Amino acid sequence: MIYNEDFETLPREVLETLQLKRLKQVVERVYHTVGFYRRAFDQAGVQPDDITSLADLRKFPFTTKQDLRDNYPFGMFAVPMSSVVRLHASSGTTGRATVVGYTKRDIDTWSELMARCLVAAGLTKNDIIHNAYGYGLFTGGLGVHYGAEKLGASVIPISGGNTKRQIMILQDFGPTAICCTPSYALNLAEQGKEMGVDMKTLKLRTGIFGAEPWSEKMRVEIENTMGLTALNIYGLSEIMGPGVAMECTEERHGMHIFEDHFLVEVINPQTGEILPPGEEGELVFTTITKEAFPLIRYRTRDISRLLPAPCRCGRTHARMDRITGRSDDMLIIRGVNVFPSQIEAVLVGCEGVEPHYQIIVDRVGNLDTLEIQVEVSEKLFANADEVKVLQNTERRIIKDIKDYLGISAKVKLVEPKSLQRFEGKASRVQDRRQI
Ligand code: DLL
Repeated sequence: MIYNEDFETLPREVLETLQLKRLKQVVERVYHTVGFYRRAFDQAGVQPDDITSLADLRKFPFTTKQDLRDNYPFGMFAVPMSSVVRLHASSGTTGRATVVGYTKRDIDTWSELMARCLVAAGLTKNDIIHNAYGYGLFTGGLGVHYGAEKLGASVIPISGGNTKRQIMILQDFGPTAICCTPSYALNLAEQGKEMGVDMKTLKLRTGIFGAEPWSEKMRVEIENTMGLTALNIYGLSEIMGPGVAMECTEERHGMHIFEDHFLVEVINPQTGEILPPGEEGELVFTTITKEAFPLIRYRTRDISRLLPAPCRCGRTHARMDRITGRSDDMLIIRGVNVFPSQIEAVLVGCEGVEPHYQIIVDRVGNLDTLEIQVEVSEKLFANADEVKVLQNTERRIIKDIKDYLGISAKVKLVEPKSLQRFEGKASRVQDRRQI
């Protein structure tokens, strides 16, 4: 099933004509409304008029997360605040968060694209959707919510957490579809088992999972334990939120990118060179319809490849493969995006510890765990007879990590000079998760 047959099955030539028209408009607009783009284009010696074909986009400079941080919070907005009806932000309050804005029309577009995703997953207005993505600044909750309402389905805005209650609602309200991170799906299944609930007897038949990396192995595990069809959804706050790309039930191989709204390129993350379809590299998106927060050639740092072959489902939009990694050090821990530098910022602000630390991420059962080992200062160590002093330091770090990053960590204080030292690039993160 296809939600917007007219746009999702456009012949490629017609799609490209539409893309070019929209690209010209957006480049022209950002040049005149966003100081950052005017400077960046001038510096690169390009003008909006230089776009005469889609291939001309490559002459334009990339936009990076650092650019967004430099223009925090609203410096990249292309409309006055009076036209912005919604703000979201990606996690991380130390190191500046990325703030994104939407006009009324942006929200309508996003809702439509999310409705397309739900329909690609086989849902209709007769479905009841258990939406366990977090509501709030995170785009997952409200993004799916508006899409579900646009489709006319019934949405349960359960948000994240309170897992026992979620199991009760799954039993009592009988939702037919669930949206959450893949690790939370496994977590729910485990909790269900503990409560004596066989997830396979629930009415759920479809799961729409994303916001963090997962694998085919996890897909099989989720499908077997929950008795549903699991589909992959991709998105990022900067480009819109969930619903940038979505798998279809027909193929379940690769996610269709809504190319009437986003242009996609794959580049070599080291050189910036554009790679041919099929080759793995970093995804770069240009938004061609967004009003409040348009982005030109945004480097996502997500590694994937394009699968340009036509799809059985009839959609003509190119597909992207699963995300296989990142070209930076961002971690996604229990659905929260975390940069090691944010953890470092907390540690540096904490008296009694040294900036020598190790971050160990693991997955125990279905839950991501975060352990931070950090050296205490010689001075604190000398006073270490005072167990209380150490305990207080530990507690303070745990609290600060929770307050600033929103995640729970285990903190282990270790003796001065006991952690490995590095001669070249420090390697402070051990990601032991096997997903
Ligand atoms: O995670 C938006 C979203 C919500 C997508 C719900 C899907 C479902 P951010 O918090 O800005 O936005 O995080 C974006 O998450 O750059 C990827 O690294 C990662 N990511 C998102 N979807 C997938 C996926 C939302 N299906 C970052 N597979 C992105 C792997 C994913 N990684």
